[in-house]
Amino acid sequence: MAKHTYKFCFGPWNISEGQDPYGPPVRSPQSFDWKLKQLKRLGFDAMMFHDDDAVPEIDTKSDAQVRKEVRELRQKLNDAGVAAEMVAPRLWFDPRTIDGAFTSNDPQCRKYAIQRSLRCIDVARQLGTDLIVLWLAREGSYIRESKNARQCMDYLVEAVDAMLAYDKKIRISIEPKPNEPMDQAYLPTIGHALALAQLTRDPKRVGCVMESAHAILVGLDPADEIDFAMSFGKLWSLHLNDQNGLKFDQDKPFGSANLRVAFNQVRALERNGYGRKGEYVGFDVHPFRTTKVEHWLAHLENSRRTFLKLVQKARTFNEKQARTLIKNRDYAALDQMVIEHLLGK
Ligand code: XUL
Ligand code: MN
Repeated sequence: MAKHTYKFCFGPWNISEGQDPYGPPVRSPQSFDWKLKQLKRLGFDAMMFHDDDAVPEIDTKSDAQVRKEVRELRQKLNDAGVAAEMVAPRLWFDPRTIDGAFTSNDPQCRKYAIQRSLRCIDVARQLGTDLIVLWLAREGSYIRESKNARQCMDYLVEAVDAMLAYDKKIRISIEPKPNEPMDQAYLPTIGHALALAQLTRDPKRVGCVMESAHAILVGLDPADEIDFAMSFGKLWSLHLNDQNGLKFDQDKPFGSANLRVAFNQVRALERNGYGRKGEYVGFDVHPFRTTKVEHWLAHLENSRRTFLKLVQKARTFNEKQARTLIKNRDYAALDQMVIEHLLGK
């Protein structure tokens, strides 16, 4: 089969200002137009959006106003030759999502979360994408007894069903993450996301996004998560990055913490033909807080560069030799072969 080329995307939030829970921003925010220009200049193909990246302060605006702003944004994207990859409802900022969005104990708050998600669908459709990403930031607990997890599964299904019924064309990609901001999230892994999909009214329209850091945070190998999702035909988007063990969500450049884990993710994508149905490779990476303004885009440029180099590594890996070693159960030699392949000449 002919080798295919990959298409890349990132979101406006990936050109971030360096704030963390212990300190304020260290770089002044840039305009959306500047970010779009940089995305294009770096050779990326699409942009990812939260609903309020597309329409700032969306909750305060009328439907007509939202439509007008999205129309203008679509024009900008068209002019730049950049696609909108997905739109995700930001369900973790508003006071009504303090105790969870879809799984809040307050019915009025749950209603808000669903309404906001339906509006997000309108934004996505108008931007020309059928892909909705759900990162379920606050669906979980700090205090387990504060919520009924069994009941919360029903709430999640109810919310996804409402979205699927609202628009017969959209696909929903759930982005699992085990913790942060919650102590325990309800959908921590790809397996949980795909299992929940089966409970919805149209399971074939509910898939997932795999984020490397999130998989590492739950103690799994992201390459296995890719293979698992792709054996269901349900990996519809990707947030590649890196993570040094069980710490805060680091969103490091792809390959920064563990090159071999990155290599295995690329190998998994290659063997499954990721991208052949138009899926994009997204980098959900952030600049280090220490980053100077003049180096502000390096994490994006470097992640793409590392990815492409690893594609070459995957394509030049001596599969025949590997098969022989596997046949002989000489895994020590296989281990060393991988190391030397990655080290190069
Ligand atoms: C959070 C995260 C989000 C989602 C989009 O950890 O990864 O940026 O990717 O809502
Ligand atoms: Mn992400």
